[in-house]
Amino acid sequence: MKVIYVDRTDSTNEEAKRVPFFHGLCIVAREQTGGKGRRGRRWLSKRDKGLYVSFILERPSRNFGISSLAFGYSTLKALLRFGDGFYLKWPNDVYINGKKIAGVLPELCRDRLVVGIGINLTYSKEELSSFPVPATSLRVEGIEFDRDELLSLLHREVVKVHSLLKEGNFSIEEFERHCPMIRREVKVVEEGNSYVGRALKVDTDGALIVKTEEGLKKVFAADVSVRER
Ligand code: BT5
Repeated sequence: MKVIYVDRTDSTNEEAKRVPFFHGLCIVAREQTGGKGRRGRRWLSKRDKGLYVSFILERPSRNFGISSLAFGYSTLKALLRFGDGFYLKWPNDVYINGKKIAGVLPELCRDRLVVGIGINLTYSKEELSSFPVPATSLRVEGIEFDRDELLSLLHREVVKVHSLLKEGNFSIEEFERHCPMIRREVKVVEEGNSYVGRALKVDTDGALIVKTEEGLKKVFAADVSVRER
């Protein structure tokens, strides 16, 4: 495993777009000043409080649509080696106990696929209380970990899933198995539009299929949450 460690950067995804291509290379930062989420959102990245890593991978000729799901799944698999209770939230989050602990941001750039992964490691409850969404860290969940071991497990899972994607063999059913929102009542918030329905399944192109009063909807980019009764 080849790793470039940087002290501080705007975003490890941006760093990964700037360096020469090398399949499997990962960039790790202690701190990000402009950590990115999806659609222009931010990823809070305080110094040494999280793992901020981006993997440089061969650009797949197909299946980019399911890469958020697929690499969310890799992140889940790596975390499950340290403890139980982690699950996936469509399309790209890892949760535990109803709180977000990790997020994934895949981006295509020229010759490469950059997969950025952020995992909250040592934030305290107080620090997390100011986050815009219910969030947690491995420390708060009482899960012991070793940073280097986590990185190397993550690397292994990311490279494995990348090969599956390339061959068209990533199993959507495996994703669904770890995604408890499937078959539950959900609220979907799309740009300027929100509705409720039942999440039926994830389609082969990565879209979430939701059954609403007006019929089936295919959800590509939205925030979806389970409706608690
Ligand atoms: C994500 O976006 O969850 C993708 C996060 C990817 C971060 C990694 S870190 C290494 C690499 N370099 C980068 O610049 N990015 C990647 P999204 O689903 O859009 O979620 C973003 C939302 O999560 C924000 O709008 C907040 O509500 C919330 N959030 C921000 N920081 C958080 C954190 N540290 N923990 C939990 N939730 C957070």
